[in-house]
Amino acid sequence: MKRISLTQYLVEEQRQNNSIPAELRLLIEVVARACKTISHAVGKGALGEVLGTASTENVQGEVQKKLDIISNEILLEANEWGGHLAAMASEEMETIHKIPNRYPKGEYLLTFDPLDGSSNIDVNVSIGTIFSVLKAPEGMTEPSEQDFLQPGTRQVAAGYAVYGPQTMLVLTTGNGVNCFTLDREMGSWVLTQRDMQIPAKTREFSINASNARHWHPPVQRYVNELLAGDTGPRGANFNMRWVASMVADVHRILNRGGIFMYPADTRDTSMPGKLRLMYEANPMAFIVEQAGGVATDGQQRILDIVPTKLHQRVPVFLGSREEVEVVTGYHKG
Ligand code: P6P
Repeated sequence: MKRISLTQYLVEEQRQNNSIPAELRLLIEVVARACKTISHAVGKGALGEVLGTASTENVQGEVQKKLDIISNEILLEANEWGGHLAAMASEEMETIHKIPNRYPKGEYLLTFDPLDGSSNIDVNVSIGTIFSVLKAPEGMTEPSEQDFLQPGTRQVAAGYAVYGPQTMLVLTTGNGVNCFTLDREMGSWVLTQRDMQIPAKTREFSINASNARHWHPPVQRYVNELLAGDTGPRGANFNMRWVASMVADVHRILNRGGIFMYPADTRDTSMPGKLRLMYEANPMAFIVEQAGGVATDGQQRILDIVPTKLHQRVPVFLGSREEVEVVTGYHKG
């Protein structure tokens, strides 16, 4: 494949599909540059005095890692001055972050999980940044949380960076999914995989099996059938992977198929699963669907969910079409 940069890809995509107006191209390039900076900070580890926890908790009640806060700051500072955004929302901030009055405002809204998989930071396991782009409602003057509460079908772009053996950026603007690898010597994102497709069939599943006793019956039934292997109802053996970094698990599924599950369970009916809709489930669902996969909350398409709260959580079943349809069918049955 001819190696082209992220910038050349975005310009050519705009020329061919008219799907990336200049402001959106600027937004994507600014976020991509911020992910380069985050990759650099993450890569320093102990040498950069960035490991360990800060003395604060985020809105989720989770103890923040220093790198959670650093990554959040990097994304805020990178996106404030460009004039392409009206406001931002982050897993690490309770309320939305408006663009300061000293800068011009644009027509896009950006949500992100600045560093997903934080429990893996201090043990050198892949982590990532997840982001989602919406258009601000027509006629909006002063952005509010309500302006963000749009279904995932309204996303105009979504992506993630995965900080692993390679640093990679996976992006969709609604015309398929493309992957860029960070060339650290040149400091540029280089297109390395075009039009990624998730195989419809898989023999690999991802779930935190330590929660098995808390799962609702449809998930119990589905996973037990996979565990029964070739002597069970599925007549095949399955493999399991659980990185506990959604970005890493989704990236594997994009490359070789699989089903990722974070279901609701009986522990806390007020908490429908662990993952957040606006900056984890929605961007990943957009990417997965654009790669020919399926993403549901067990009952409906994740992208059709109308949000009611900025940090609301949803159950997530996503990946290879055949398997997501089986487990979703059990919920409906
Ligand atoms: P558990 C990371 O904290 C995260 O939000 C996702 O990236 C990951 O898939 C999940 O939570 C892991 O959750 O309960 O297995 O630690």
